Amino acid sequence: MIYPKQTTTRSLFDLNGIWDFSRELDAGDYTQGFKAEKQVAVPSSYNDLYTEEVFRTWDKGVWYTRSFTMPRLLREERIVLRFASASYRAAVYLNGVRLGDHETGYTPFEFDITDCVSFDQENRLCVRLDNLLSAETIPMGNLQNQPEPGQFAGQYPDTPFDFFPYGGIQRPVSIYTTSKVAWLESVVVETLVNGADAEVKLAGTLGGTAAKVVIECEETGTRTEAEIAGDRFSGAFAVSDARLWDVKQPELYHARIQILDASGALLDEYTQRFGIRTVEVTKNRVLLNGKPVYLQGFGRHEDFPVIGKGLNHSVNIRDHEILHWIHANSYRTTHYPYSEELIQLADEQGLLIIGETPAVSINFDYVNQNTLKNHKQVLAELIERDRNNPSVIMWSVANEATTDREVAVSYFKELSELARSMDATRPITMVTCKAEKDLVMDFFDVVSVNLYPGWYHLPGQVAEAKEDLRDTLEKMHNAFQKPILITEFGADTIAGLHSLPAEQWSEEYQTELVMGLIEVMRDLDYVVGEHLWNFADFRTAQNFARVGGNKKGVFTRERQPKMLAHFLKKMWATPRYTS
Ligand code: GCB
Repeated sequence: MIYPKQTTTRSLFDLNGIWDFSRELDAGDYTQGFKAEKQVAVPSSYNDLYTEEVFRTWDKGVWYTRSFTMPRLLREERIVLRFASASYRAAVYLNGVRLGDHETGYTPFEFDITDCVSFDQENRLCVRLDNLLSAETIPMGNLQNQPEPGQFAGQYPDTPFDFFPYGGIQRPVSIYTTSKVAWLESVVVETLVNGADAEVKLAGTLGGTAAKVVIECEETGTRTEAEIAGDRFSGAFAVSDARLWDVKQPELYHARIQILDASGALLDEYTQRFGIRTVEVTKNRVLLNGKPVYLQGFGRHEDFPVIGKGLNHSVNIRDHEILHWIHANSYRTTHYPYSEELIQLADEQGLLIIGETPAVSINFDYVNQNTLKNHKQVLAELIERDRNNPSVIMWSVANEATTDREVAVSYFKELSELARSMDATRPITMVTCKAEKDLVMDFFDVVSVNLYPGWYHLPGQVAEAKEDLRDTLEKMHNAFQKPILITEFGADTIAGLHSLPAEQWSEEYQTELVMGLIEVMRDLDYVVGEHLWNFADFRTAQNFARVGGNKKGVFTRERQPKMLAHFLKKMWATPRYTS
């Protein structure tokens, strides 16, 4: 699947805006339209739009519907309906015909609707979603409903993670067209740097019957004819004096892919953007284009008042502005793939991304074969979606699984093998909370770890927290002998709460603790980065420890700085490594 774009041969229009919405309140037929309970915005989470509690936490069936008209001038085209995501489980109906399903909430899916779309009358689109998490979904949820009661009960809604389980059509819905004769289905760009030059290889799949595929690099003017074998094509070209993509100068190239018929007529044209850069991991460094880069930044959430996890370009722009203001160079897409548009912004603005699957808090007390099957699917869908984005420098296969259990070993072996078989150009990681007791780190290039000394243990004791951090990191390094990235650390902080001497929840405490812990990290040569938890305060499930959400943000939920932000900005202005 490729990102939908209007091109010289493709039309694109979006179906975003106001749709009709209803909970599935009875066993009636909703597939051809229904009486709306509410109106709903697309893209947006539905949970925080209304004033009634029942909508906020509703995770059972909901229905979305709208109509649209197709312009007759597109009658001869192939028509595709695309959802950039829908949470969690979607079944899509067009004019009463079931088009298909998709499971997991953060990756795109599409349907060829050429045969069931009407050009003579209005089309009715109905989508059923539910957000029912279980031991088999990624992420897991509702574990207390399983035979053994889960240790995570006590949070409402019942999730084993703390961010609010938002649902709905949270990213754009669009229709695009292609020629019916032949079209580009997918493309993978791989770049190889040789000294000052680079080799660029493109390979992908075609739909229909193409006679010829031509690849033209817009920057170099190189035109290459690709080889076609069945529905696959491949081609390569060289770039001399390649301008490498990096944080300061995120140079981008464009490969125009043209699909032609036997007479040379253009059937499909699509431009794929890419960057030329290398990422490697050594004993104690992450190298970008052969030079060490220390990762300074955050774990984050797609989360904002009212819209929940809905795509909002203004919030995306603001977030990247703040990241640049504070001199962050990177973030992890905790705990799921973020919108395609945000990753594209990172490509353009030179931010380094660790792309994470939605596998947060996998608990091996409950895992079964379907959990693994779904986990593999989300990992593959993430890699497929973001592999051409140069900003993505690493894949994170999961966050905080119970990886101190023997059963985790074969599970993560399979996942790491899948990631490596799909993409040999990026390092892979897994984020542990089991410190030196983790059993799966052999499969990964970078050891990522979440540690909360001074918060969940040793509360209020900064000096002891620093010693504890040093001790844990030394043990981990002895055990794994790999570079360590601290992917989470921090303290909940109420903006405006002050305390001298510092104590928990105050701005002083967050500043003292975080700056103290960073001092320890920077004293250890094998630590390759510091990602604070969290970029901004965010909404959580209800739980006595969360006062109006998780308050570990360095910025408030409205994206205003807490005191710590100013200290980080000063420190991050000078990179840890000079070479
Ligand atoms: C973690 C999780 C993150 C939580 C955080 C916290 O370890 O990875 O999702 O929000 O702790 O604040 O408890």
